[in-house]
Amino acid sequence: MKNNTFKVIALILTITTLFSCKNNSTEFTQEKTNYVQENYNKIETTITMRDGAKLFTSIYTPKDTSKAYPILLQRTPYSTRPYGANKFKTRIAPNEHLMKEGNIVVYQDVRGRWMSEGTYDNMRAYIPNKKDSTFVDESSDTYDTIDWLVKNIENNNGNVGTWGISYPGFYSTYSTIDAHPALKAASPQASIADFYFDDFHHNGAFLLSYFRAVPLFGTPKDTPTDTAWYKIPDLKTKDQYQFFLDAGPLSNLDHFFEYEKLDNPALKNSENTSDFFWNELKEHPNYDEVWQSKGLIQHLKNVKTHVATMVVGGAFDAEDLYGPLETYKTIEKYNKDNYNTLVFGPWSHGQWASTKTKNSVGNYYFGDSISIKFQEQIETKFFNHFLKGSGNKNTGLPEAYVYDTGKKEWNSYNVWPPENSEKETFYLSDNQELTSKKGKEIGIQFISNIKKPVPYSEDIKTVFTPRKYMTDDQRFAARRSDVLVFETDFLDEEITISGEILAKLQVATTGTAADWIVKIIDVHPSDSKENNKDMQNHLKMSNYHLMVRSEVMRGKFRNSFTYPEPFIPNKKTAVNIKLQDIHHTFKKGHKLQIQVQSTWFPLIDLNPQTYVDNIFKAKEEDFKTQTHTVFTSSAIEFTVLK
Ligand code: PG9
Repeated sequence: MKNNTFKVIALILTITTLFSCKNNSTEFTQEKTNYVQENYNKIETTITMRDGAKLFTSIYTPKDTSKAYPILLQRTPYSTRPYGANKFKTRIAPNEHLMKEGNIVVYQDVRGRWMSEGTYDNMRAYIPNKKDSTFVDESSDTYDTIDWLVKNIENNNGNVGTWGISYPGFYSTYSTIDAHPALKAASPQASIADFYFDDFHHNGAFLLSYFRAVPLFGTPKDTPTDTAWYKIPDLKTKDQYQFFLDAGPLSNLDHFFEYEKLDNPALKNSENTSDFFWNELKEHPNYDEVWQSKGLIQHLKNVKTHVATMVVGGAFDAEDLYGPLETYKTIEKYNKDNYNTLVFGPWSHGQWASTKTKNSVGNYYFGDSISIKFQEQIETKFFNHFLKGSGNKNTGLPEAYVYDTGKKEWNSYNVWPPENSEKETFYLSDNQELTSKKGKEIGIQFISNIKKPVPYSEDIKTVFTPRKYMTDDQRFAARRSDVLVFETDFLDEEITISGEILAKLQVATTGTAADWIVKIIDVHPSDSKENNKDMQNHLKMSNYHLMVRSEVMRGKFRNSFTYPEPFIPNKKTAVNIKLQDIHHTFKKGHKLQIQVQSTWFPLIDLNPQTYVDNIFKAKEEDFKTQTHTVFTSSAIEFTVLK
């Protein structure tokens, strides 16, 4: 080997050695610093509810006892770990500012989860008239918890705030119902409001893409435990599209949800080892009393005025869009004297809690420090005002702080949707155009082949729950014959769509059942330079078909989510689909595009396209390829900013 080569190798070895030594010395001399451990004490205890159930509660109190602090409470099904009085979270409170300012921060395992006693119930139904102390729900558990905290935690200033993202957001919303008088602020964030319209279902379609999440919520347990008692199914492939296509009818997947008692350390007494949530999903395909009773929105008509609310959501949240938007709108509608605000930013699920500088959702980049500024300038200000400050309505924060995901800028409104917005209707036309003029009606047909359903994403990836697809490029779909495309010309002036969207389809099918999916797409010009280095290699923003909103309607539920109906073959039928709010400017030179399709796999399960009472129990022979028709009398109603 040449002399020089030796020198190069020697140099590399030297550098490597130095580096590793340096590394070791860092490990050896500096313990990993944990701000929380250095500045907070931790107490672990159980709080006894009115029915005697003991809920495990982890309490962080500032070491500085020179002043009183409010209590920030998060109730969660996802554990309060790390367990052990001498093990500390590395980050507490809604954000680092609130952590470093000093607050009493409390985490609680909700009833029946992790180290808490009791029986868990997904989205436990609220009980309006509790006859005695045996009648409990998440409202009474929160009330009892807050009552104990303000009476027993030293140095608290008597004010309590709740917050949480997603399921913890559901519990924060719940805290506002029959709220304890000490509750002064609640921030439900990406809060689940109804499992029939959030997460596991969208308008009656089951989100098959949530399949792997089922055991998290349905594995039985009857004993407190500090270790996970559920197992996330391993599909043993990255190609979930093929896996679920090969699996066939949903009943072929039941075996994933029959558990071995021996594998479950938290199941000591009961003999029932099947997944109770999978059984609930299977036995209740319609929006029946079980789902209706669990919905939270119906109970938000009498929120006490001492509870200020700040609802937070992400425009590209794949999990909970219905929840935060309906929560904000319902509190706004029925509680006129309350302080209730909305923050709706360019985020995926919970992304506003990130401390990463760069803010992108999938391939689409919005800018830097958007989450960081929200935490500093909005979230911290909200809690401090109501828990440490005057608590009046003059927070200096906007009623609705909403990000325009097209212009990439924040806008503030004193009402949402904005006052200066009007409904505008666009019509589908036979030459695949989207126009403001209603043309002659014709039917455009496509074959909906259940052996080759439209993928919801080009990615070959098995997910825990879907996320990235919300801003994915939709060219792959636009080029399929079973996806109908309708688009404007290149816009000669920008149009801002703000608020919800209503797709009013006129359709027909040769079958007796069908799903209908509508996607709203911002087509970027071919000379777009908005590329960013996080984009997937095969993509550039040139002609990028950015999906800005999408929704499905399982056709049998078109007139009622509770009483489904078949289609009459070949009969033109109205199917209306509400798409959740957007705030997006379609810039000059872009196109506004609509895609209409009938499969979206495996985001949602396959519709047999012949009517069956319960798709979870459909048989192989029920699944049939059909020919669908979309009539150009269909229309899309937008809320347009004037
Ligand atoms: N809404 C989220 C979720 C619920 C159920 C299953 C999977 C995810 C969440 O709580 O994060």
